Amino acid sequence: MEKKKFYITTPIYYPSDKLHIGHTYCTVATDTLARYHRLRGEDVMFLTGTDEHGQKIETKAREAGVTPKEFVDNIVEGDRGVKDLWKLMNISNDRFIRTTDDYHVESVQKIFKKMYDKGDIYKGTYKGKYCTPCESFWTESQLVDGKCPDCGREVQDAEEEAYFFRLSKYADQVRDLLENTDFLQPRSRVHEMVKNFLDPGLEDLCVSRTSFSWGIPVDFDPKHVVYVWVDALSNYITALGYDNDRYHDYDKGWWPGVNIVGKEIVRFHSIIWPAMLMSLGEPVPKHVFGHGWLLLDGGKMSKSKGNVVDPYILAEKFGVDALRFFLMRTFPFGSDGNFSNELLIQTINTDLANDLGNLVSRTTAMVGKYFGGALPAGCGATEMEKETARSAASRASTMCFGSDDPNDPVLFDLDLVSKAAGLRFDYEEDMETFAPHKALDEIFKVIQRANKYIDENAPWALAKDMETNGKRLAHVLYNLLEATRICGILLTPFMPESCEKLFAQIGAPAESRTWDAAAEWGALPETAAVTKGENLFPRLDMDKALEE
Ligand code: ME8
Repeated sequence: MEKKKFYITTPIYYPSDKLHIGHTYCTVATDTLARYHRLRGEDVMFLTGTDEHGQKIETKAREAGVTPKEFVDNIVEGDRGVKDLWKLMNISNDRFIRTTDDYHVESVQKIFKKMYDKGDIYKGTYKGKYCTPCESFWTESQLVDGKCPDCGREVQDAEEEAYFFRLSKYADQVRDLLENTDFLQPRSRVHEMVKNFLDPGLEDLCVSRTSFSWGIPVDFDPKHVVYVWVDALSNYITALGYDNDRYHDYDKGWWPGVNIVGKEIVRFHSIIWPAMLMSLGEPVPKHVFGHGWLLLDGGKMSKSKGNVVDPYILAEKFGVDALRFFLMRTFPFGSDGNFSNELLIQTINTDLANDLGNLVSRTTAMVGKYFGGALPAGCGATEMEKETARSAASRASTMCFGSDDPNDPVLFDLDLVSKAAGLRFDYEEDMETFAPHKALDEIFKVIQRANKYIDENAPWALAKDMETNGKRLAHVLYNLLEATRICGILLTPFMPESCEKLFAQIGAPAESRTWDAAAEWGALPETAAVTKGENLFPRLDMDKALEE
């Protein structure tokens, strides 16, 4: 059977400066979702890239005394540049698009021409404000106190010939898409788009410029360059091969895909982008998801403000997986959240060192101490546990085990089994609805349940009389390994490298790490070789970690 195809993208970032933790947040979230879909056995295409044209980059390059292409090459390909950052963060993108790539340029020219030939792009006059020293055109709303936002000097009224896109023509279709489908996520963003942009009426959009040259020339009128957003938005289809020969995947079931973006560019993605696709006669994205901002001291981190947090420094100091985990665990994906080092350290200590780290190290240490690193045959899942797992995994019905004794150890076992085997059910719903933070919450409830199971069963007490309790002790430890294995599978999209190490420590073979195996109890071989390896997440000393 052909695998289901899943296409997911990040925004293409401006290489006007080094990227910061906000960009890293979005890319890690998209990577986590891509890895989740791969875990499901889907055929995944994950795209990220850079948006390299426009006046801002042209100006920055001039200031740096290099050509625009040299400028962006350095930020994208250079030491500690964009590509290096994604490598460091273990980002599993299948493609990386640069809008200066030849095939993209060629596609954008064809896209522009198609819309022109259809009558959706026409020539008109763009009225705006002009800053002569900066040679820049501005709209009224871009001005700061009525002056040029770049240099603060006076601006003059000016006009230039420009091409316009008939955005107004698509207003009703876009409204219908927003209001009557699940296209835009989270749904809370729909009202804002409708109230702020559709209700006042959509105006046609100026889609070419003549006041600067760093862009894609309109091929049938080359003194114009294509508006940077038309250039940039097209990347999601040009990277699949739309109207170019570099790739041949556009018609192969990848499109429509899912576009993950920050909330400030939802407008471009939920109004202009679908209207462009409607004009081209192509399907609109399955979903656009607008995530929230990471704030620093209550304000948005931004390259232009300079109040940014360097992901290189954090990853090197705290570890890539700890950083990935923190970003996904702490900030509900659709909302804003305040970034702080204290919060990062606290999350590492509470969730990773205490809860997860302790579960793994205590369990593996006890298998070593009491059984020399491998449990005896026969210690594995009972029929009743397997049955409990099956019903928990499908939520078909709740198994009921009658016992008069609330301390009956079988009750502890079955509670752990049903929570661990039932975890995948909630996790799936959370990941499918773009709520990775909720998925992590569910996983950590099971990790906490497993730690409590250690206390309920007091293995150290059982170990005092191995002849009487050895069998029970082995079963308790097997159950802990199983709960750890299931959590490990579902944590893999978040922390791929650490989960590899976790699987190696509990001796889980490849076939016990799959999506199917996450809903099974008893998938780990009873006599798996267990090793207490390095501490996966050492505890940090808050004061010391903040000082360094
Ligand atoms: O807008 N918190 O590029 P960009 C969370 N080139 N996410 C943040 C963030 C923060 N403080 N700061 C940035 C552009 N981001 C265009 C996109 S797409 C066709 C063109 C993330 O470099 C967030 O995802 O300004 C945001 O939308 C994106 O970076 C903007 O990056």
